[in-house]
Amino acid sequence: MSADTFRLQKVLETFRSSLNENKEVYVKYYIAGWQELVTFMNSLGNVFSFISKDVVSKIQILENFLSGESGSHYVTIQSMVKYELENDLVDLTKRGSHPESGCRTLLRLHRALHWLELFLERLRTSTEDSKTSVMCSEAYNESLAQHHPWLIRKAVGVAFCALPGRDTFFEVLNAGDHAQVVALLGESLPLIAEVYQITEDLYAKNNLLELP
Ligand code: 1PX
Repeated sequence: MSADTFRLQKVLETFRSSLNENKEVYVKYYIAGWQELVTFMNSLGNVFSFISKDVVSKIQILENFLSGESGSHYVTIQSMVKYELENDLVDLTKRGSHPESGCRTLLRLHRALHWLELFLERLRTSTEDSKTSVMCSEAYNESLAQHHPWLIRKAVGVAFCALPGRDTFFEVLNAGDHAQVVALLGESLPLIAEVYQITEDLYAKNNLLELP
C-alpha cells in the first residue's frame, strides 16, 4: 500500500500522537491529522476541492509558523495561544494587522473537528438505510454551518449530494469490513472528542471562540 493511500487508522494514530501526558496538543500532529483527512477528501472527487483547498491553506499557515523563527512557541496549541496573546499577535474583534494568526486559523480547523466528531458518531451508529449526505448535513448544521455565510452553506450542500453511499463510504475508509470500521470509530471518537474538548476549553478560557 503506498504512503498516500488513505487509512482511517492513520487519522486515529495522528490524533492520538497529538496529545501529550500534560494534555497539551501538538500542532504538528494536529495538522498531520488534517492532512490525512485532506487526502481522503481528495479521493472523493473534485466537488470537494474547494473544501480541501481551504483546509490545505490553513495547514500551510500553521506549518509556516511552526518552521519559522518563532517555531518553538508553536509546538503546542497551549504555547501558541500564550505566545500570540502575550505578544499582541491576534486580531481579537475585527481583522486588522494580524489577519492570519495561528489562533484564528486553528479555530477554523477546531470548529471543523467538531463537525467530524458529530459526523463520525452518526456514521458509527448508522444503519443500512442511513444516507451519508443526510448524516453529513445534520452534523454540519449542528456545527460549522453556524459560522458560514449563506453562499458557503449552499456550496457545501451541493458537495454533500455528491457523497458516495454508506457502503462505498465504509469501503473508502479503508479499515476492513463494516464491523471493523465501526470498532475503529468507537476507538477513535473519544480521542477526537478529547482533543476537541481540550482546545475548546483553552479557547473559551481565553475568550477566543469568536475570533474574526
Ligand atoms: C474519516 C473521514 C471522514 C471525512 C473526512 C472529511 C474531512 C472534511 C473536513 C472539512 C473541513 C472543513 C474546514 C473548513 C474550515 C472553514 O470553516 N473555513 C471557512 C472559514 O475560513 P475563513 O478563513 O474564511 O474564516 C471557509 O470560508 C470555508 C470554505 C470552504 C467550505 C468548508 C465547508 C466544510 C464542510 C465540512 C464537510 C466536509 C464534507 C467532506 C466529505 C466527507
